[in-house]
Amino acid sequence: MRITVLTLFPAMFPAILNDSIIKRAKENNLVTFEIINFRDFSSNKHKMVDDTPYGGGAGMVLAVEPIYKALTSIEGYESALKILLTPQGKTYHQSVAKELISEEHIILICGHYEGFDDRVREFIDIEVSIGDYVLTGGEIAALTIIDSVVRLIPGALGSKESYENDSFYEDTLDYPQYTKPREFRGLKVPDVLLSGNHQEIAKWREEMKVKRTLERRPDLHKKSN
Ligand code: 6GU
Repeated sequence: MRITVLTLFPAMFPAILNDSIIKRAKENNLVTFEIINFRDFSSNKHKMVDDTPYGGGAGMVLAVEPIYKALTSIEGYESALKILLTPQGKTYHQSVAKELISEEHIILICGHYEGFDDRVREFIDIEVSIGDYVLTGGEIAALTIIDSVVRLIPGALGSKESYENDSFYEDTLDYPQYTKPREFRGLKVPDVLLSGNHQEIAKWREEMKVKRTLERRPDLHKKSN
């Protein structure tokens, strides 16, 4: 999979992309990244990428031209899935992450300031938001999408880290987990987990998944039944 990011803040990416599972996926050639600063595509001598809004009002609006130029400079951009990150987009879910792994190439376009010149919308395929709150820019949303997609690429996780038990994998939350010690400040690990009875353990985990989902996310429970 190939992931291209258009951003004005490329320095926000390396810490996340060069660590942990994403780093390993890169090293194993499961994913490649290109981070492009679309400021480099400004034809303005001051390298400006935004301007005051037509019609007046506060703040600055990202201009369409540098984004268009950056986008069309990407090799093979025509066939890539072009995703605009904006709080006005469709809310991101695990189901979208699962769909995105079948794409060969995705382009994530991060905005900033008061928003994009609306004509940017003519050159993209989908708009995505990661939830109903306001971020300063699309970078954290792009990293959220990258992280959630890369871990689903076959081979990205070691067998021990399989995602099939993850919360949301089947529209349920995960079961509770414990590790040593058996008792901490009077808090005990459930007996069944120490029983060695794998069938009983699997049954308990399945029950706990349902219980947790019902208690915490009844909306999810409805969706999966
Ligand atoms: Cl994708 N961008 C911004 N700026 N804010 C957001 C968002 C995206 N998703 C939720 N809030």
